[in-house]
Amino acid sequence: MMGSVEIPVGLKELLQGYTVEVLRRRPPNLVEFAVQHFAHLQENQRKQHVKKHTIKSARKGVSFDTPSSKTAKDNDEEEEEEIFKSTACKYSRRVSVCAEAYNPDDDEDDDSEPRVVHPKTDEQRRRLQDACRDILLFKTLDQEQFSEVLDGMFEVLVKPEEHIIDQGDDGDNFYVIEKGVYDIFVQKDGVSVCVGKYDNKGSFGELALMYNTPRAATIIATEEGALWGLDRATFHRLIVRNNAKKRRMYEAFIECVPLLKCLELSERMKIVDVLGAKAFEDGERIIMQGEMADCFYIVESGEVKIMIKSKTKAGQEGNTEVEVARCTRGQYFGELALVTNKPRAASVYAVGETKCLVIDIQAFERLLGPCKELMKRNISQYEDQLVALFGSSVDLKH
Ligand code: 1OR
Ligand code: 1OR
Repeated sequence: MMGSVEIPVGLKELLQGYTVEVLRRRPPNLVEFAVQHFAHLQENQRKQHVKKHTIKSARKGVSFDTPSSKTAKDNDEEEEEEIFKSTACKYSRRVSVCAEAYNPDDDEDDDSEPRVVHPKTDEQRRRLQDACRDILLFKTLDQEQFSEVLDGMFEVLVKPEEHIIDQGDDGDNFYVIEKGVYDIFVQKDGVSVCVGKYDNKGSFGELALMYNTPRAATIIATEEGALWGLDRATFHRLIVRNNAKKRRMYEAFIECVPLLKCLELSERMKIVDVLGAKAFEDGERIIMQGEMADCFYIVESGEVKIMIKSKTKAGQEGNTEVEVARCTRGQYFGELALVTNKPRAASVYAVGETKCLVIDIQAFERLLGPCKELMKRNISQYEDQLVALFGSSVDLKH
């Protein structure tokens, strides 16, 4: 029998990282792949070391700005991205150390840290993939980053009444819902008010990790449920850093969306941080009339048509749909059901290949309050059109 052998710190994670890459990529030659994998790891460590020194000496004369302004820090990251692109090889991953809202005292998400991998059974991975399929925050990650997110997630089983998050606490994990209903409570004038709920889908707990703020709400399970957690450091390394890229990608577009003109720049950027992008094929249904609503859309490219089921003479819904409007780049749809708390009033289809930016209902409530008046004014115009088309008097807002 072997005596007590001390296992060097990091060995387990190092081998796990290699194993995960092998399982994911299934290389034909394991030895050759190991050489590439570890050589690349070493190269990353070396670059990380150089970069850290550069940043630490630069910090002396630099003040760190808020996430909303694009400055030298962002340019730094652009440079890093260029470095990354030019040195990237088939098995590479990002080595950037300049992050969105980068805190100079906080090196917890250093890329030289071993990757967090929580091994999963095939069945767990399948359930995890299902739960993560529609998570907006993951929609702008590339495949490699998404895979790392999945590796880093761990299962959390919850009991009825369990507090998953308490308002005011420090943020530890981000959560994706696999199943269960979760109430959202926010303190208003010292009283805890239920402001919404998550019903068997969605995610929460991103704000404290993104902006380094105390938890903004309390989340309580109302029944037995299952969540997938992602630790703060991995969330920072993969999601928060990706936000810098997202802001660059969408900043100019978001500035031109008429609806969002009433917001401050920093508020618009917070929308960018949490939005997802979805692509639709020609004719694909984006919204179905009569369904419950959980998100809001802005057309980024292409076009959508709004179709309403025509009414029969008896005033009942018929089967044929009538086109009532179209939306193109910069226009929005899907606000009506969120504002009125009613089912979707129309179906929406892509006309040609179409890309939309998507915002979930919680972010809509949290960030689009100042735009609601404008939306309501536009909804009044729908009502006029509805009367003209179907000849009945309606009040869509109530
Ligand atoms: P967090 O890390 O701050 C609590 O931890 C989480 O609750 C938060 O991230 C969000 O993911 C989620 N305002 C703030 N946070 C909310 C809200 C919310 N809803 C869900 N979360 N509002 C409710 C919107 C329906 C605004 C209340 C005024
Ligand atoms: P929603 O959440 O109800 C369908 O999902 C969306 O279609 C709706 O939000 C609006 O954003 C969008 N009547 C109802 N919904 C409309 C209309 C509309 N136009 C766009 N939507 N009318 C057309 C007005 C030009 C009136 C119908 C006769």
